[in-house]
Amino acid sequence: MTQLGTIDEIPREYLDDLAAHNLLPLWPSLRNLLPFEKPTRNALPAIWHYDDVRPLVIRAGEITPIEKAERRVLILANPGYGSDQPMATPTIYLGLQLIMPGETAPCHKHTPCAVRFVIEGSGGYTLVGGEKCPMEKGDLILTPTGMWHEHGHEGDTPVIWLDALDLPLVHYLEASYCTEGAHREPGNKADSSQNRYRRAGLVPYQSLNDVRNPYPLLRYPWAEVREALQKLSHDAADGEMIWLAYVNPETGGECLPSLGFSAVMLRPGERASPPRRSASAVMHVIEGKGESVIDGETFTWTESDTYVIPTHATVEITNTSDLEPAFLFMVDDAPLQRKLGFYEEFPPAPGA
Ligand code: 1HN
Repeated sequence: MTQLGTIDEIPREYLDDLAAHNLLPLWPSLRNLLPFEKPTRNALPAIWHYDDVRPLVIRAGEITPIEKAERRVLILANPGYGSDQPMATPTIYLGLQLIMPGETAPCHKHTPCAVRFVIEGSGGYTLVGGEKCPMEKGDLILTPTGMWHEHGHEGDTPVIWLDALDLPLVHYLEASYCTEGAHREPGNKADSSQNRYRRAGLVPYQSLNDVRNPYPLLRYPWAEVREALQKLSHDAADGEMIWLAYVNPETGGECLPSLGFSAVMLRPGERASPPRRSASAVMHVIEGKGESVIDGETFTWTESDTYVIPTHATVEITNTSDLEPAFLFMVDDAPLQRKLGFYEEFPPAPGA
């Protein structure tokens, strides 16, 4: 392996001449840009315990009226980026959003894609493209790029959800912007896509002729995902991970272009070693307790905690209850990496 020259070995006046012409020598930074075997990573494995952050989310509601916030959100900032960057991973933005009874968050649309994953409270809703999507704990609601959306709350306790957006990516592309819109009455379109695409394997007949709607299904109710995971667990072999992907019911492919969503069930006492993956991911605990060892560091988790798995990290995940299953929701950037052609899974090392 050749030892590349460093910046210190380059004559100062030559560097000044280069700078005057907006030029840079590649060789001092080549190994950082293209390291051997494993990428340079800034994202750190990190966890946010819901018990710690919930009071701070509630406090945001006390100090900031919704009108002053537009979206009342605390961002989960990965310390690997210096704690002041709105990113959990290179591609994934995460925030905890609070909406209080009777509040509304105004209508807008933007270039980044967003999803909501409901953590607590009843009676919240999101209008996406005029469709009213109810929000109950564990529901996944898509807000694809360019679709108008606004939030409201008809219940009587705080509603808190996890926002995940491909904002770091779109911001890096210098393509992130939003447009304000007027409130749109939902009309008779309450939960319409959920009614039309209620069951895997069945699609509205006319969809076979129509130009495909790229986002036919907007809400994935947790009650149905949970049941599907449990049914799968009865069928799965020992050692097989109980892991379901949320997909577009028309194409069978990922529901959004950049980010992927999936749900994992760990049987009581189960320990799983998923393959090391090139994608970055975040895990959100829906139910249960356990621990995850990420690149050798142990994180203990319980309901509603959220943690980061950096690209190429090794992961071992354990349900520490011998009685109850654990359920986790995953967001990753595998769809983007697949499109770019370099998504990889690495089988565990022999004997590991
Ligand atoms: C956004 O539109 C929402 O609509 C939440 O609830 C968080 C963070 C950055 C940019 C847009 C929302 C957001 C966001």
